[in-house]
Amino acid sequence: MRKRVSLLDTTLREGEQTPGVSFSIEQKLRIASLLNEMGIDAIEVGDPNVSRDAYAFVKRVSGMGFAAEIVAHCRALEEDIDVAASTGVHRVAIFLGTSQTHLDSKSWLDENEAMETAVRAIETARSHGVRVRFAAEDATRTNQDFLLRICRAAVEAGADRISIPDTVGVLTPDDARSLFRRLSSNLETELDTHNHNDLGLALANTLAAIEGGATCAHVTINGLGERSGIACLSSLAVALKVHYNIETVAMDGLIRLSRMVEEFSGVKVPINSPVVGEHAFSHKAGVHTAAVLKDPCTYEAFPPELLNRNRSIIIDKYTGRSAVRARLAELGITPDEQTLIKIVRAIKDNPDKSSYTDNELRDLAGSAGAVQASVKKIPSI
Ligand code: HCA
Ligand code: CU
Repeated sequence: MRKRVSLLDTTLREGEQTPGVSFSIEQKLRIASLLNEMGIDAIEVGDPNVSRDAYAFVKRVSGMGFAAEIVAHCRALEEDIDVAASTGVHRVAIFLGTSQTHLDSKSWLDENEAMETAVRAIETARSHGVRVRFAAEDATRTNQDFLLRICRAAVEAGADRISIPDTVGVLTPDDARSLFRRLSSNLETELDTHNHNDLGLALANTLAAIEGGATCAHVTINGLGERSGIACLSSLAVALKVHYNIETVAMDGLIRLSRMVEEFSGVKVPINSPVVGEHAFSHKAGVHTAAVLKDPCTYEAFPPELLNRNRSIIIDKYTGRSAVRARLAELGITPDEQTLIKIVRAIKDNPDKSSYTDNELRDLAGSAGAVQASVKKIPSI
């Protein structure tokens, strides 16, 4: 497994293709700035041909002197490429459907015509002096011999990066690994993996593609994108660190970034989302909480400190004595064993209550007879 993998964030292009999502220019600038600060390798900032505000943003962000490579996305059309290249981006990413379905139903080209179209488009972009990525849209449903041929032609025409998108999310991890093995041993180029999550396999396929030789992975914040989205930045960054010890972006910015995009996009992060979900480090059952209080490794895949987060102990009818003792100790309350049993019984006798605030726990401790002197109640507002 390679030790260096670059990440391209496409929240501002693929992510904005999420139904119902449209970012303002100011919001896009804040997202791009934070990504850049966190050390992301590349930011795909949109297709400037889509609208006037898309053009204005691409132009503005290109002039900001970011360390991250700024990438514009566009179709394999000369006029679109001219516009994209005129914005000052470092790279233009040109996409063209290569599967039989896309050739038959979208572009009405045969394989040779598609090769010619790709080559001409890449040469046009190169003539503007920008770097070029060629994306063989629907690559994973493309005849593999044709895929290799069109990718070779793209590299010869001047693309130094080829993207192999799993446009409708149909790969399995095994397929992803062997496809990238074959491509990386036959092509002298950087290889991008871009995995849609239609079957919930985007993250697994991305890791397998990297194992097979992909050198760059595409992600979005909170996994936004068309339909079920693509691989999620925070999950991939953490999985690469935990499983392969590969460093990508600064982890301590991931939560801020996720919350920012949650707010700007209006798409809520589910509470049980990996890494950034509210409950990613919450423990509930008595058996779990008692063990975690002694040794967090018992029920955690990685420590919350990696992300500057805290673990939390949920108090409800599942709770055991050690969890309640620990939560009360945090509040400065240290009941004797009999009182503690009374408090736990009161909690279990109220099975419909799903969590307790600090003040509710103080009240409960007080009425069970815990030492009032140490029960400091914070006035509720
Ligand atoms: C799309 C195109 C794309 C392109 C990916 C890439 C895909 O369907 O809108 O440029 O690498 O998934 O094929 O997002
Ligand atoms: Cu996509």
